[in-house]
Amino acid sequence: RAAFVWEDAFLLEDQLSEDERLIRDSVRAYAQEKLLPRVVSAFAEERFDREIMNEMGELGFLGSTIPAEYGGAGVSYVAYGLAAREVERVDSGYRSAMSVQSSLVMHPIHAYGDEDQRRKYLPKLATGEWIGCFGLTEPDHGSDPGGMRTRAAKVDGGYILNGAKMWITNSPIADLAVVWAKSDAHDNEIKGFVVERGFKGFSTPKIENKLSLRASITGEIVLDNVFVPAENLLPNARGLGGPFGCLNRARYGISWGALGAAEFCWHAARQYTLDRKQFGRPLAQTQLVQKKLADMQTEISLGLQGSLRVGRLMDEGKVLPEAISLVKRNNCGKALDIARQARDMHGGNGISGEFHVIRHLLNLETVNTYEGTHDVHALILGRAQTGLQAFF
Ligand code: TGC
Ligand code: FAD
Repeated sequence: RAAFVWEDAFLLEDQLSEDERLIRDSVRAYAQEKLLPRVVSAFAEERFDREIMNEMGELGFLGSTIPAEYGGAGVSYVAYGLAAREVERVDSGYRSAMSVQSSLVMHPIHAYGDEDQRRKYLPKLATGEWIGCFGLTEPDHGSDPGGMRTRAAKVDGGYILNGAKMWITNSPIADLAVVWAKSDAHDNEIKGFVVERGFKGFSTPKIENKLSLRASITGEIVLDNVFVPAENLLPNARGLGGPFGCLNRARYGISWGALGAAEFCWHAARQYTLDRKQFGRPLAQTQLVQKKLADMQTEISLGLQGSLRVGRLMDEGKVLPEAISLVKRNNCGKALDIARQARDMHGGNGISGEFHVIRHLLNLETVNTYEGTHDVHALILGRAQTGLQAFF
């Protein structure tokens, strides 16, 4: 019989097209050669290297699903997911930078913007010359963004924005922000605005001392009577469906990314327990360790099949948000459990940055929380199958 491929139990490799494999391989090579050597010091020093955005842009990883006429690479959602998996195999913070720019900044400008906005912003975002951020969460409204207090008041020639956003990836270094605010000129409906760095009253203080996702920069957005010209309103976004349309794509990418981090932890735990001997034999030759490795292999193999299926549905235009909630929730939760087990299996070495597993574990705490917490996605799925709203 054919040999069992322990790291690819369901032969996912055979389910990918030649193009998808090529893209995956090029992202893997970049991530391993350029990102991995930086990450230990970046995490220790709480540092995001700005040039990573230019490097990713040069290789076509930013806004990769956007058509080439706007600077994107026009690749499939499956290819986008595979890229997220490879980048997050190194660090969730680097995948964060890629997903925010792609799904949360370029996607809304492409999907909800007019032609002038697309031509003005997308090519520079695709190369990484400009960095964007996405402001939805507020200090008092995280899981319930519908309660947001940021407001846009109509004035001659544009809008005046007031409010504050919290926990915003890349905001301190962003050249522009896609900001979501309730607009009095649109019956209080949530609308999206492109706020540029130079607009008076716009500031982005950095959030210091995160103990998770330290290789990613996070900040606030403060909007103090910021005048935003009318041409910076995204005309085709309406209500919460606007930001959620972006979140669907980012959550899908995270479902792959989290498993990339989990795969790193699984492979590291396998190798470590093969190499490390206690009581005269490899740790991997004990029943408890083999059960843990089997659990990791099972969850990762099943999770990857789920993400691949959701990606194919996205590419066919048939996906529904609940299916995305399912894979985001499952894969993040499972990845977090796997990282924790892997940390334990490394013994004392497991807490050292040099072995990477504790960094993944700490990062995955954020990944399990942002873009809808594990429990909020349970409520989305619970509502979808019972018809009963349990948020409040
Ligand atoms: P609800 O009544 O459910 O919906 C309101 C309107 O929104 C529409 N909608 C969606 N549309 C498209 N896709 C989705 N996934 C959608 N979910 C909802 C819905 O159809 C409705 O439209 P309409 O036209 O009928 O008004 O709204 P709710 O207020 O009850 O919402 C509850 C809940 C829990 C579903 C939602 O608020 C939620 O998902 N909360 C989690 C918040 C969240 O995910 N925040 C993410 C912030 S961004 C971020 O974390 C980036 S991290 C980036 C990184 O570094 O990688
Ligand atoms: P809360 O909503 O206060 O939730 C706290 C706890 O209560 C959670 O366990 C939650 O599951 C639970 N809970 C909430 N509601 C219910 C309920 N109805 N029933 C039962 N339990 C409930 N946001 C952006 O807009 N843009 C970004 O770029 C961005 N980047 C981020 C980067 C980082 C590093 C972090 C940590 C967050 C980022 N976020 C961003 C914010 C993120 O999306 C929110 O943190 C997340 O949505 C949760 O909101 P919250 O922190 O206010 O928690």
